Amino acid sequence: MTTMAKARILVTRHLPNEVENRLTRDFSTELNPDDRAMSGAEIAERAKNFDGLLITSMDRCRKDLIDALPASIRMIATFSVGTDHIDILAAKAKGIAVSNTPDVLTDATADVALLLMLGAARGAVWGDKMVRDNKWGPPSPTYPLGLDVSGRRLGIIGMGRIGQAVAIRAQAFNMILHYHNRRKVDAASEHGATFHARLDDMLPNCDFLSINCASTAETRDLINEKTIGRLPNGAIIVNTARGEIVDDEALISALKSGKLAAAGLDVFKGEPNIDPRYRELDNVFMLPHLGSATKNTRIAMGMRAVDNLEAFFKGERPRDLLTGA
Ligand code: 8YV
Repeated sequence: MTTMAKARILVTRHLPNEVENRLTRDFSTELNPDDRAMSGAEIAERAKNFDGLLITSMDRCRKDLIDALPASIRMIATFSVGTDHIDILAAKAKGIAVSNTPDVLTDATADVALLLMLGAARGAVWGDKMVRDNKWGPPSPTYPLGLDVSGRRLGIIGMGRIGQAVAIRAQAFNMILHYHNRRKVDAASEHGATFHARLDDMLPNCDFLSINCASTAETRDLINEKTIGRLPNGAIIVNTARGEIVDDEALISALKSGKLAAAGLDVFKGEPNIDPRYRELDNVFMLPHLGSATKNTRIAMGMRAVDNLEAFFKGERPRDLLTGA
């Protein structure tokens, strides 16, 4: 590629029109207007004529795919803040730069965490079903009842951008805040939350537990029989991070036994092929991974990914570079 030629970008999924228009204008781009999911082998095969990939969190970029990429590929920009679908070390070893899209989806995702807390605690699932199924009987002072959110204790796992945005929202509900993070954050970023260096120490203080950490080998199945067992009886867990952080067996059994009052889940192991037992539980409020799913947020994510590609192919350091080429 000469410095004058437009970089060639393979876009694996259909992105908002505004983003695709910019890609078409500034790059030599192959789009996927039908939004057809491609296998890793197909991505590697198609990548032959390209300099960069714009992928999403649905595209598994494991070592085998990265190793199979042609030498022409110099950058992978993901349309997501999460990078658990990319083997960053394999990319680094091959000299491929990787970027993500932080910041722009923080508010939208934190909003969904609160939606899950409220929906799970106040019976959004059974309440909605009651009205739809025409089972709304004579009003009673004692039935049906949910649980309070306001004034109760919330533990946040992962006090990064999204965890902090959850804390800010929870303050408006007068919640008593706790957090567990790899390290204590500065006082201004704590938003009044009490730091626990050990997750085990935080759990007994959580009427609500919000999962906002990254999915890594260390956090896989972090929420399991043992950690759930340390929560107060009747606690509520919400997850807007990744399904891999939760042991489904343990969560489902605690929801069935009443150890947990409810859960609010936006993300699942193996999504969209989730553990079917969740569908049978009316104390689980579920959404199909909607954390960043607003029109403006998805446009902003796309623009951020394109900003990163543009900087890289201009020879500048992309703002969200995760590993140098
Ligand atoms: C998805 C997400 O990327 O940013 C993340 O890490 O999980 C989401 O924003 C989104 O569903 C698009 O694939």
